[in-house]
Amino acid sequence: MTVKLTLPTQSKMLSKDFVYGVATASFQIEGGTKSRLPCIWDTFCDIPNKIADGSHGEIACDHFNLWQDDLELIESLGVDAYRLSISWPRVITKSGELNLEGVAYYLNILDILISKNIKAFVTLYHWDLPQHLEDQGGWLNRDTAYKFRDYAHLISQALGNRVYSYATLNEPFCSAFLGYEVGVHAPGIVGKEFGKKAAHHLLLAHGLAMEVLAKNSPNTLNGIVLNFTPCYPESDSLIDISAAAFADDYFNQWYIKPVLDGEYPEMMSQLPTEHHPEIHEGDMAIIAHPMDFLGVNFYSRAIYRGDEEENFIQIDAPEPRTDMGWEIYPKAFAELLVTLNDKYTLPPIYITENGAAMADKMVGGVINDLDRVDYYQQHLNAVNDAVELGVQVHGYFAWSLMDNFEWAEGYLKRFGIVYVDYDTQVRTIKASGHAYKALITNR
Ligand code: IFM
Repeated sequence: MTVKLTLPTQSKMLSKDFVYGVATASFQIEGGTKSRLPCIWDTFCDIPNKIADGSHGEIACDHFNLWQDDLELIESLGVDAYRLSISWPRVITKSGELNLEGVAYYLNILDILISKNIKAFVTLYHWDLPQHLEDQGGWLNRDTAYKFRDYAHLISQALGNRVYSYATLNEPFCSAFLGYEVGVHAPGIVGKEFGKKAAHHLLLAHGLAMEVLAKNSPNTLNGIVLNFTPCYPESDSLIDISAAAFADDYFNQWYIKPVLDGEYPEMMSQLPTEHHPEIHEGDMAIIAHPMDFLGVNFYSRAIYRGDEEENFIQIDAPEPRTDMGWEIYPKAFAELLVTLNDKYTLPPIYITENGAAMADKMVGGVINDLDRVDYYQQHLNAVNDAVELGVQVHGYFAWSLMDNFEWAEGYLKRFGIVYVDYDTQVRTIKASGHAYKALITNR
């Protein structure tokens, strides 16, 4: 176990140009739900048994009120950048105009970030779809992609030159698969026939927004944030190897291949036609709009076994595991980055999320989360290995700035490098936060 975070003295990741940041998302931290339109997560939280602790996002970290203190906290960590997301239902009215009060909230945040010399990495969609759009079919309705384009147009005009980077979507896999195929995330729709249709509309929304951003905001770094869970076979048997390859296409390549190569993986031909997306002429070219960066989120890997009936079966994650039950396997991070670099012509990469939920305990006012420090150390080393092998990584964001609403897990899982006492809203920097700060400020 380490208490410090270190990198080899010659590491490119110690250059001042390498961007270090912390990341959050609107629904997970803001609260302030009465000051915006309802979103699909408000509705989902109201359904019994959907959220492990029965909680909701009404207060969350109360960042809606405490944002000034939180920006000071971010500054105190010495980071170069802050990745935040805009709540679509806070800034756009039902009739599709800007909600100026909602916009002012973000303008204030962005202005203060500029005054503190902290780069704003803004994500336009981190899962909080306005409920009234879900009522029209949500991401199963092609029209939602055009609604997203209109939102991207209005908000990028309103935020002007305060932003350093725009990501259109965060992890469309989660929105599509978890939200519209297995239903463990909002809006909770279940059916194998829905996942890829929702995914296509999300990717179309991304492409349409990229066109808008290229016009409205040509000087920001515009791109998308994708999550990757690399797929490994349980054994060297052919059946396990092809199961892992199928899962990789299903969960990972399905999202990166269209945005970079303008096509879905070959594996689509193995899916029943009723599971296929509805692709209109010209869609793939829109989706493959050139990007200034690709955001990569990494937490863990998954191991698969072949099966005659199912295409693949995911086996239980071996130890060591985080509090989410996710295997700690940093080697997969380096291998992922190197493989993506071999397979695609990548734009510059930013690691837009990496981190771990751990069972933190506050003892005597201190959170000595050495397990999380160790996780960060191993994963920073993995990124460094990939950089040494030629992958162009330009930045790294810890997920997350502070403990927050962890979706279906509610407040039970803590990902922060800052501890949040949800009764008092007091924030306490954990050992991992201090170690991260020291790494950044000692460069
Ligand atoms: O908390 C989430 C985040 O919203 C998206 N990426 C994964 C994180 C941990 O589950």
